[in-house]
Amino acid sequence: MAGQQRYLRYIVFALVCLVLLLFISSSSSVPTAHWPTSKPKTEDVKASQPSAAAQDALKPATPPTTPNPHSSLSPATASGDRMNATFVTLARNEDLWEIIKSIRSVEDRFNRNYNYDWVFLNDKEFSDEFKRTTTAIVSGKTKYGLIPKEHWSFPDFIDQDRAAKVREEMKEAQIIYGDSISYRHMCRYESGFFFRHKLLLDYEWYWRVEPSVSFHCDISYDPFKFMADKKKTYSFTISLHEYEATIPTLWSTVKNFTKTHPQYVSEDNSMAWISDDNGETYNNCHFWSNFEIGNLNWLRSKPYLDFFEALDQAGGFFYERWGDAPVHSIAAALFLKKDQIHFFNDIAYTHVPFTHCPTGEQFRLDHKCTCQSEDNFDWKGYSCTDKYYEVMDMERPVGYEREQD
Ligand SMILES: Nc1nc2c(ncn2[C@@H]2O[C@H](COP(=O)(O)OP(=O)(O)O)[C@@H](O)[C@H]2O)c(=O)[nH]1
Ligand SMILES: [Mg+2]
Repeated sequence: MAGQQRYLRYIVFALVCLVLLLFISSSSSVPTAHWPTSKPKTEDVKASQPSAAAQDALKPATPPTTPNPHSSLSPATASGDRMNATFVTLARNEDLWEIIKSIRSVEDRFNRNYNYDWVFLNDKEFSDEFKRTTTAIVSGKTKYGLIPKEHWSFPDFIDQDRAAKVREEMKEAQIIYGDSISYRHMCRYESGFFFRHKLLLDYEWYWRVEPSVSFHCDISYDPFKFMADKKKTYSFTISLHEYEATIPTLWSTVKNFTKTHPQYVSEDNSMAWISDDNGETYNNCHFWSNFEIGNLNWLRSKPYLDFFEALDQAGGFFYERWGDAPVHSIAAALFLKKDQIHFFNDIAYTHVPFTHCPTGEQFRLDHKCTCQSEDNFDWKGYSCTDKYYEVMDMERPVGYEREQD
């Protein structure tokens, strides 16, 4: 009996010890490793993580200087509502290393804090190299779309001989891209089709980015959200005069359209910006569409689609060399209200050979800009931005006169 009691005492003692041990280990102050919650973008990131103890062993004796708790490092993802928006790039596989530079610039100045998606479109299949290189550098999701043949070919009503003759003549006249078929398909596609690509149907807002462009100042707010909040539809950074020889009959075609569709012309439009004689002639002013932040639903609306259809039927994308810049610009100037168009003065931008660099040194210092005042094209004679200020009744920035020549 005494033996049995001792045996029971041993069991009770062992149980108490076990409970104590469990308690001590669960309240241990050894921290668990804390990893960023963002999703890994590539397989490589999935490599097994070192244990907390192993990490402690790697800690240097003196505390590192980064991260610096007193610096104003941006958070991994900026707060605030996210817009239903994407970057969009039309490119060829051979544009890879030039678009990579553009993306790096967009990411460094803006998107690394916002992680918006990026849609790439091409008339040929993107190569694996193009896909993996761009995916590695874009902070948001990347999507790759093949352009349907019918959006990148001659419509059957185009007279091929006439189109070929024009290309020959434009070549003789040394008109830039005058003899190019692909450039014409590109301009027609950007004018009337990109916003209808299946990959873009999911989005409301787009920001167009081309190869070889750069952004020179920090963009520390969300321009998509700005557009939505301020009820803007179309925006630009650079404006200039179009090369007349590429669009001889564009304006008469526009006038035919507005005569038959007067209901599409907005009351408070920007006609004064694109015509110096109240609509009689076009002064060739246009927004440079290699940069655009705009509303896709507007481009998909009946007025815009009817407009594009009328221009397309007139054949000027092939019988002349109409660019998507004057097409978008004329539509924006006539069918939108003045206050639906926005000049992004604070988005410093270069597409060779022109730069928009915000006037005013303090702005450039505050936004860590890498462009200089003398680069700014806004106030030069060939720009239409001065006229835009006039028509919109905006006050020109202090010091603009010094940048005029
Ligand atoms: N997929 C594809 N993209 C093109 C083609 N031609 C031009 N692009 C793209 O269309 C945009 C405008 O072309 P770009 O050469 O920059 O013309 P520029 O800015 O007017 O001199 C850029 O995003 C180009 O990558 C083409 O034949 N195929
Ligand atoms: Mg370009």
